[in-house]
Amino acid sequence: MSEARFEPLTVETLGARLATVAALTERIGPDHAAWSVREVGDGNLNLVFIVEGANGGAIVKQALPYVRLVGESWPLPLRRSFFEYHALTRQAARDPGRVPEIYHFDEAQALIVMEYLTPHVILRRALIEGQRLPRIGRDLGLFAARTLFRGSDLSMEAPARKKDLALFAGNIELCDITENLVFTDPYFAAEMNRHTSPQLDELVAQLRADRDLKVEAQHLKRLFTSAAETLLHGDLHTGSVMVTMEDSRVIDPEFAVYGPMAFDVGMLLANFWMAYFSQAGHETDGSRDAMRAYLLDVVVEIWRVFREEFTRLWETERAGILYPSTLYEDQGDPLGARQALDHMLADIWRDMLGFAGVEMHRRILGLAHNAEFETIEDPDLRASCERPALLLGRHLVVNRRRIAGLEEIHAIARRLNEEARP
Ligand code: SR1
Ligand code: MG
Repeated sequence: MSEARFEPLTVETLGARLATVAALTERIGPDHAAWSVREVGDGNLNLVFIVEGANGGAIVKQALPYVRLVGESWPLPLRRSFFEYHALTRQAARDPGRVPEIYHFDEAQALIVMEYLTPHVILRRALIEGQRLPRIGRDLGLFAARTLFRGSDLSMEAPARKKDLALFAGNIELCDITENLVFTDPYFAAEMNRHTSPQLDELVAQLRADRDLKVEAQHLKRLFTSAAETLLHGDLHTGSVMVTMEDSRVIDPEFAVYGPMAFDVGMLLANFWMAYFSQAGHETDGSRDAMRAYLLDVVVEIWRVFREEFTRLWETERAGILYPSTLYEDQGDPLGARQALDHMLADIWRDMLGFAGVEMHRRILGLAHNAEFETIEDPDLRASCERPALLLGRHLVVNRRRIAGLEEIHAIARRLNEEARP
């Protein structure tokens, strides 16, 4: 199949076209006519099929040569599937068991056959339903610390690190999407932007006229484009995590690129904060107070676990180019290494807040919105949930250098949330 010209799969053609792929026949059953195939992709870019048969199931994910959300008018290279494949292999090595297992990769057809995660659901959907997953804070904190530390100059040897930097530098178009959609488009009337209107018009105009905000957003963009510190997931939001009560898996790293340490964590926390502000829009089945408290607790846990694990790795695996132990521990100066770590964590904290702020803005003002807000049908109610998220986002971007801790942010979040209620 890989020699053939690229052709998108359909529910009807998948069985016959992949009938000779051993990774599938071995797992699903030899007779492709007996496979059941469903297309379940609800993301912005790709086709995703669940293929099941007598022996089991698998996921077939195929890139399309355009942005699915927009259509063929926005071409997008198939090679994003190559970057996703390579990112998944690295994440699997750096945090074993946290990403789906890959069974097969076909570069020409831009498709990855991987583990069918069941009965997992998308974390974002679970949070909208009000589910409180007990493991995500710990699992996601560990995933972030391990992948970010182990993909960086703190851990990798120079040749492998330089090679990966060059490899992922080829993910130009997806990087370009992030650069525009996250850091620039929300701050002017870009063509594909949309927001809840007219309810948010006044606030949107204020944000787009806010010089301090626009300057800081571009400082953050400069960091994103120039600080190639580690291999990022690149799109680590709650739609990129699949969960059960016992398991969490991170999926979809097609936006992987070398970038700043703080980017993934910032995106992740932003999505929990947006989930927090969206709760009022999902209170039809009773109060969501406990859910709100849970979401802020998850943020605290992710950040705590991230710091603890990053610190553990710093102390036990710091064998890369940076901050060599020859300068510190080997000289009887472990405090020197600790000082360097503290500086680095302080930098990550500050930048993480900024990235979280722009992520909150782009999901409310830009092209790609979040289901937790989008599923609130009443536009007045939706706007009353989005407004405090926009305000907190602005605070994080502009004041990130002066914010001491999560307690301070959560006090502001609670107050903004109260003020937004009619
Ligand atoms: C055009 S793609 C829009 C967004 O969808 C993806 O999930 C990324 O978040 C991207 O920014
Ligand atoms: Mg995705």
